[in-house]
Amino acid sequence: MSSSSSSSLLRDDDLTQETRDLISSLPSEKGWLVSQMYQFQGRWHAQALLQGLLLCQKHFEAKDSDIILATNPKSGTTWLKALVFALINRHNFPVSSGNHPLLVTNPHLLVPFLEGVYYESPNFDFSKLPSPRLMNTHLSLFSLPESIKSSSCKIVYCCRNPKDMFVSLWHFGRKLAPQETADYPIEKAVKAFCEGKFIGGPFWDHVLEYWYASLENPNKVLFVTYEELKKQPGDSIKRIAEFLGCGFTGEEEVKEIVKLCSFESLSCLEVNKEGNKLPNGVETKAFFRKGEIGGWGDTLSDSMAEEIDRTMEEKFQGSGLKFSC
Ligand code: PAP
Repeated sequence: MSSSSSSSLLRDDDLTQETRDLISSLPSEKGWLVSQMYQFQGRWHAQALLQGLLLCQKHFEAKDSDIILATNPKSGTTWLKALVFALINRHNFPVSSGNHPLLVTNPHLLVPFLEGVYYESPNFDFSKLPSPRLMNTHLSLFSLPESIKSSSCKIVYCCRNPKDMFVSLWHFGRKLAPQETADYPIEKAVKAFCEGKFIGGPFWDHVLEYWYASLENPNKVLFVTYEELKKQPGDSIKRIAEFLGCGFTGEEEVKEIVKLCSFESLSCLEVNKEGNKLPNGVETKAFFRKGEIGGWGDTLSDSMAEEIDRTMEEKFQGSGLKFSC
């Protein structure tokens, strides 16, 4: 991968020999956003995050009290991080106090990204995080470290409708790696997305694994959607709180958390405006674009939208999951 990208997560300068050896044996494809992606445990990965995945599988030890936020990229990660951080810390950091950490810190800096941290800072000491430890991942359920699956830790999964997710990633990727993505037509990217040969894909496998796990083991995995968070934020946050064993007593507190974590509040903060970057080089502003349901209409043509709809209908048939927008 070229080293001109603005994010260290898209570069390949720090790969270990072990990762290089593994990569050389994996199926690979030319891809959008990363010049080469590799198929491992059923998903397509960029090299850096593949190394993060391997280290995470090898070294991460989950505790029963851990909370893992799992998402496909661009499915509500930043928002979920803010909401759950505010929720579980509401006694230490009262939302109404006026000096909440979210007012001065981007959510990605408050909640570590497991495989990203394992790539960027392999010596990061996860045992030093305050309890309950709150972390996020884009890993598939299958690829999670064994201890996450076998412990009693909780997983909150957030899914977003695939057209908005694709469009969000499309714009994010173009901002992140303008040179690499400049000559890649969107029609080709939609086709690759629908074939599952897309960075992080296949979309449907990721969603369905967590969906079925949430049905089979509702105490372990909670499945929420970006759309329900948007339409009924209060009810959704109460559901998450109940699942995590920290239910609410006051409606006012719920309203305050919803307001603090809303797109309108977070995107206006100084810390999320132009010029602020995460340690991996990504601008914090890049995580706040439109924050809408159905915003895909300004980027996808009718035929592209139909191609995605057709694919998803087929892949999700019989699952009980439907995307209405
Ligand atoms: P990540 O997986 O790379 O961390 P993620 O936060 O899931 O990214 O995706 C960003 C999307 O969430 C953006 O969507 P858009 O491109 O369609 O606009 C961003 O605007 C949206 N987003 C970020 N924060 C919020 C929020 N507080 N409320 C609603 N949407 C949000």
